[in-house]
Formats: sequence, C-alpha cells, structure tokens
Amino acid sequence: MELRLIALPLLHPFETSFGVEAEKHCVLVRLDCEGVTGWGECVAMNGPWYSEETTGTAWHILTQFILPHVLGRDFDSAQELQGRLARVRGNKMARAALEGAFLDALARSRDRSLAHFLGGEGTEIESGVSIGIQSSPEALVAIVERELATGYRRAKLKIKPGSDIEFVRAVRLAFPEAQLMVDANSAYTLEDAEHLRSLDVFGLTMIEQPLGHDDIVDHATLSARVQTPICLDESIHSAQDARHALELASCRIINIKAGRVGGLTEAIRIHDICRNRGVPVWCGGMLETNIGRAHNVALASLPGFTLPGDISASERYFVEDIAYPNFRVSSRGTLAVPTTPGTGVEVDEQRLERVTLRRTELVA
Ligand code: NPQ
Ligand code: MG
Repeated sequence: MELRLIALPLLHPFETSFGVEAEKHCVLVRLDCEGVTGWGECVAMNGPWYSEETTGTAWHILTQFILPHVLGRDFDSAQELQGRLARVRGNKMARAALEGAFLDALARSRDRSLAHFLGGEGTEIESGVSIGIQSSPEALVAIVERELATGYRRAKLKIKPGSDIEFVRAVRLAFPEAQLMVDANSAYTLEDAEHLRSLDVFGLTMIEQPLGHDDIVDHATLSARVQTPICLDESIHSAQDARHALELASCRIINIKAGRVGGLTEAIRIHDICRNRGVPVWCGGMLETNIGRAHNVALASLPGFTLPGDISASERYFVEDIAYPNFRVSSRGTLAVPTTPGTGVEVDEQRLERVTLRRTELVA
C-alpha cells in the first residue's frame, strides 16, 4: 500500500461561498494486490471548509487506523472490506479513498471496467460544469457562454449573499433555454427564505445546499416555501441520511459524491433508494484528478443518474494531470465511459513523483 499527498495548481482559482482555492491538494491511495494495482483518490480538501475532513485528517486516519487494519488480508467484495472497517466512525472521505482503490483493483482482477462492475449501463454520461463565483454578472455570462458553446448540458452557478440574484438574472437573460442551477454551499439561513424565493422566476433546475451543512430540518421548511427544487449535497453522509431527508421532504434531488458518503458502495445504496422513489440523482465533483474523475464517471453510468453532473472534461482543471487518458467532452456534452479494465486511467508515475509532497508505504 502506498499513500501520497499531492499538490496540483488549478488552471483558474475556484471561488465558492466558503472561500477561494488556487491549488488542489489530495491524498492518493495505491493498493498492490496479487498482480493488479488499484488507485483511489481522497476528496478531502486542504482545510475543513467543505466538510470537517482535511488531507491531514485523512492521512492520519488512513495511516493509523484504516490501512494497517486491512493490510495483507483477503477481501472478495467491498462489503467485506467495509465490514472490517465498521469500528471506524465518520472519516468517510478517508474510508472512500481505500474503497475506491480496492474496487479499481477488484474490477481489474476480473478484467472488467469499473462502470460495468458497479452496474453501470450507458456508454456515455451527460456532462455539466460548476462555475465559481465571478467578480461581476458580465464576467459570469462570458464564462457560461463559452461552456455552453463547448456543449455542456447544464451550468451550475456558485452563489453567496451579495453574488446571487443579479448574477443569475444576467445569465438567464442571456440564455433563456439553458439548463441552469445554483449551489450556495450553506451560505444562507431560513431567514433568507423570501430572498431565495426570488430565484423561482429563473426556472432553475434546483438550488443546491442553501442552508446549514448538517441540516435537514430547515431545508424541509424551505422546500415547502420555494418552488425551485432543493438538492442536498453536504447534509447527506449516508443512505440513512438520504432516507431521512426524503421522508422529511427536505429535498427533491440528491447530489451523490462517493467520498462524502464513505465510498462507492454507500453511494450506490443512495442511488438505489432514490431510484425506487423516483428521486433524480446526479454525481457531484470535488475538482478531482483523473483518478477520482474516472471513479465518478463509473458511478454516474448507473441508470438512476438522470441529471447531468459536475463531471466535466479533465482539461478544465489542471495544466497537467497525473493519470491518463484525459476525459474529453463531446459536442453533445457527454463524456465516454471507459471500457478498459478498472477505472480505465493509468497513472503517470514520473508526473506523480514531481507533484508529491509526502509519501509513505505499508508492506504486508
Ligand atoms: C460542491 N464542488 O459541489 C463542490 C465544492 C467544492 C465542483 O462545485 C478544492 C477541492 C476546491 C474541492 C471547491 C463543485 C473545491 C472543492 C468547491 C469542492 O459543493
Ligand atoms: Mg455542492
């Protein structure tokens, strides 16, 4: 087993309601298992801004409590692997990174693509973009124009108080027919319900995570007060959370990120719950390298992912990635689902070495 902390400069700084990120830091897991290698990417950021996990906490939990506990053991399924880790509470992103590497290796050992191994069906997925907060509505309109011209199926606009209604209005006026949504990353409270209701006139597909990062109660109240569907991201950490949120009518759509819920197996459970209830889901993103991106593409190929997600072409993010081939967007706004074994991407070891800040190895 190998763990690496890497740093990749972003092509463009990405601003959300919780701050600006100029560099992507993440932890990568490599597993060498009886002739096959699997890679996983931990989506925890440098700081605890999106969730409480960070690259530092993930490193700590993986090296001290997760990897030593599974090192040298045999597992035939992700369920078995997760069973061994049942004692570890929380730390979903750390746990998901291991499960991702394990599933890549397992799919490779069976000579199957990760997408097919997980139950994916399509040959391509619908692609959307997430656009950071811009300095002016005009600047935002210019970016949306470029992305829609590229072919992307929907644009997600990041919003925060002071950079919301006028920005959305400008984009809607410029693109009357475009599929648009907003993501507030918890920047509002229930006292802003009337303000958020003024978004209803713009025909947005959804408002993502407007209220508290751990809330599902106020979101239910807000859901009843606005017409635009509410989507939850940060608040959903498990299949149980998803069930609770749907029972409370806190949301009508769920953004699924394997990292946020402890791995692909739990992500698929949420997908299944939503599919049974006719609730649409889509695959979120955390500015992943091609390793995490490939895991997202495989997940998004499952049939319940009926809305375009935050999985865009590799070249939107980094000058140079660490795994290849890049994911490219077609003129119809789709990404092809790899058909080669595992994730379908291979790590460029030289490139990886150049961006590595920290590395450790565990040998059975
Ligand atoms: C979201 N992502 O849906 C997240 C939040 C986010 C694509 O909008 C570095 C690493 C910066 C992860 C900024 C998108 C990030 C990050 C925002 C995740 O809420
Ligand atoms: Mg979000």
